[in-house]
Amino acid sequence: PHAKRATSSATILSGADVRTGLDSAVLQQAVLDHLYYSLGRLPAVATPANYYRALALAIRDRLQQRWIRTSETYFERGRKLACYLSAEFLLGPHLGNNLLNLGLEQAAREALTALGQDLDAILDCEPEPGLGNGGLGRLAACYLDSLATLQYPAIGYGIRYEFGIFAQEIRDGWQTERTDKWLSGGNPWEIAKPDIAYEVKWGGHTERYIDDDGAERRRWVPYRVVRGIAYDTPIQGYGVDTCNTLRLWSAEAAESFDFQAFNTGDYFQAVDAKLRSETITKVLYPNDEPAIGKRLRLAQQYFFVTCSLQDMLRILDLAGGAIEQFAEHFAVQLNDTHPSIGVAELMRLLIDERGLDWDAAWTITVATFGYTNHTLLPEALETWPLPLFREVLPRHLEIIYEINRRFLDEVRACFPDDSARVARMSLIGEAGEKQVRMAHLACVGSHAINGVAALHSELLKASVLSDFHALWPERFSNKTNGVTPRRFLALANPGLRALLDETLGASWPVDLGRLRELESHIDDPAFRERWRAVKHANKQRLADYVQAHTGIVLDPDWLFDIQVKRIHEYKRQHLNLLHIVTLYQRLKTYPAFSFPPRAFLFGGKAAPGYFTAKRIIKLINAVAETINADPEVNGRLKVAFVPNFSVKNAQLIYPAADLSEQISTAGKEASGTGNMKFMLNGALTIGTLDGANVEMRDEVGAENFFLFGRTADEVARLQGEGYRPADYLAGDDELKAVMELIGSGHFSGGDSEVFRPLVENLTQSDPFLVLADYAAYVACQEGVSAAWADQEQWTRMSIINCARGGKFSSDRAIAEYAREIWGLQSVPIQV
Ligand code: Z16
Repeated sequence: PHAKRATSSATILSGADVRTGLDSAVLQQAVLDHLYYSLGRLPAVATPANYYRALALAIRDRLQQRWIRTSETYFERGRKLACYLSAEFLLGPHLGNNLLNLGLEQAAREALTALGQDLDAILDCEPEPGLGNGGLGRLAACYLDSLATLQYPAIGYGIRYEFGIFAQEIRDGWQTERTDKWLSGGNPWEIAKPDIAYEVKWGGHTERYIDDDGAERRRWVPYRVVRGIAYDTPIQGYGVDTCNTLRLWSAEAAESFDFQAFNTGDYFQAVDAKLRSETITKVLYPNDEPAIGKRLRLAQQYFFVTCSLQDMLRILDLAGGAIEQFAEHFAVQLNDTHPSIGVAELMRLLIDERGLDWDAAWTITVATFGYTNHTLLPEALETWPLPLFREVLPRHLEIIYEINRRFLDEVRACFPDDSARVARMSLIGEAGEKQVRMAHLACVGSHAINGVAALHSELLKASVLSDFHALWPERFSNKTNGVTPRRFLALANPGLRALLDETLGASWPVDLGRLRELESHIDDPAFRERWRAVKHANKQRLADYVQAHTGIVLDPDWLFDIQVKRIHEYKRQHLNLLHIVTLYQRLKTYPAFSFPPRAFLFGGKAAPGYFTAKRIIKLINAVAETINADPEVNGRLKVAFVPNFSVKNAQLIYPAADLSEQISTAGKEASGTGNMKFMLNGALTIGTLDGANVEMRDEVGAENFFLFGRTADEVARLQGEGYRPADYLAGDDELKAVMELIGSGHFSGGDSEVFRPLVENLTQSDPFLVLADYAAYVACQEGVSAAWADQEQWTRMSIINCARGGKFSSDRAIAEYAREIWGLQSVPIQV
């Protein structure tokens, strides 16, 4: 499927271009050319980082003709374009992925070897663009990969944060945050397009006026104006010539100086205005689930949404399309409520700037937008205090009031005499301080609303969006998440890739259902032996990384039990810890107690202001330090916290797992996507019936999945009845002893204060039912140990987990969005 490679030296000699040639000799020349002309370096003094940049530029050159041809083709054909609006794109490093997708890994390796460099060391020099918090941002990046690979006309729109997600360091067991200066060495992947720029208005007031036709209209008189500049990054599909665009907006002052202030001598005020404009795209907010209502965050959301919608209008105008046809040209997907101000903004653009009447504008708006919900946690549903909203976006508030007026009339017509329903559904929340409810705005303004796993979509209809479901059942659907098998299998796990290529042929990365054919090999002992050898090598690779970054030495013969994801109470890293402390306590009490040795690995960032999550990290590290240093346990238990979990080290972690921990309180994790990455790399899952775990278990069969814990229904019932964690403590001596050990200071050098808040949280309120699921979890883990003891059987289960993971390719998910929500046709690109 890969682009043809120029192999004959005749091609090289005839000048296969230093910008386009795909042969290793030309690539080598191209790297030297960029070292010299772009970096001003001679090979003798070039560092690995210099080589990284030179190779990245050489590869970008090779994307260029595909990239330009792709835009040109979309423009000529005038086909519908999917616009994925997301405040986050957690891309991960580009170079390795672009080499993979272009089929250039081997050529690049040879070229660098000829230059005395090692490709892996060069790849490691790339700082990752961490423009996202976790699952939602990474999902957006996987979807871009699939859109390009499936040759769909699509563009990603987002924010070019100068500082992405913070870098996590562990000091004395605590998380500390360092700003992520991912742009400091320059970004070879982006191209600034200063001519693609839009005005963004802020604040001020609105006023009535009479237009040329004598009609009464309203206009927005802003207090301030800034500019959004486009920065484009190529998104190359795998094995195709499609190269789509990720367009990220960066804020600049509307004028680089306020000349008037400058002339009157107020230099500092002039510079200050410039700095304030640029603040908008400075930093990613590092919170995942709970949304916090900060003015700058609303500014970020509006900023990137208006730039993106203005860009669509410009593209439509260039193509000579009629404004009435907007929804036939663009399908706009809202990745959570973060871009949902787009509903009001498209209305403003169509009415105030393009002169459409309300009804025409509303028909277009609803036909254009789709809304994906990613959470059921009520505290994570975004709302904005009304006064703040009015101050920043006065015209949008007027439009939202009018949308609401018409919408609530519709509700009253469908449900007469139901004022409670009207209050529940209103776009304006009236309880306490008045609020604009962004999820309601997204629902009203979208023709399609979806959840991200089957269970989540059902719970959405039954709980947070039940009133909307009652009104418009036809708008609701499920789109179970998926992950890209290119980055998370082919790139992350080269050992397994080689085995899959040999066993299945080369097409599996774009036809992941073919993994099923692995099942015909599970009874072949030689195949199982090779499967184990791949896993073992991956575990050694991770052990080396962990040792280099923590000093902790892990044995690749042990069971690697891994939980990596954002730290959050609902994800229950502390339940995992209670199991570890249980094993430790058993070992201390009965030194002959025996189980297969296990290495427990954790990784993940806590929101900087999330007290409990930060204390969970401290507890993991405290338990790790105590257990790893205890001679009485040695040889049976190790615990490690891998600092700064990121896309980059995730690619080392997923392939090395034997057991994947997916243990959220049922009903709380919308989908999860790490669960799928582990599965595809042959890990077995211990998990609850939550998010996409349910569908993973359906695929692999109950006998290949370690299930435990209360179901979402049981959780709701227990909490409805008034859950009392003390009951579980009283009925379980082992649990009681575990909690006491943590509270006693045993893991904190005698300090009995530091973990008191965690212990009290669990024993007094336990909002996520850790204690209620503890006994079932520990019992289930005993089943894991028993299964691990039979390595041949474990290997069979590992193969089956990979073989039945095909459903979780993001290609499947994107094909569903394209067909069922966007009405999108693929457009092959010919270079
Ligand atoms: C996020 O990553 C998610 C939800 C949310 O409200 C905000 C953020 Cl930043 C996650 C979900 O927690 C996870 O279950 C899901 O797999 C992921 O979004 C992608 O849908």
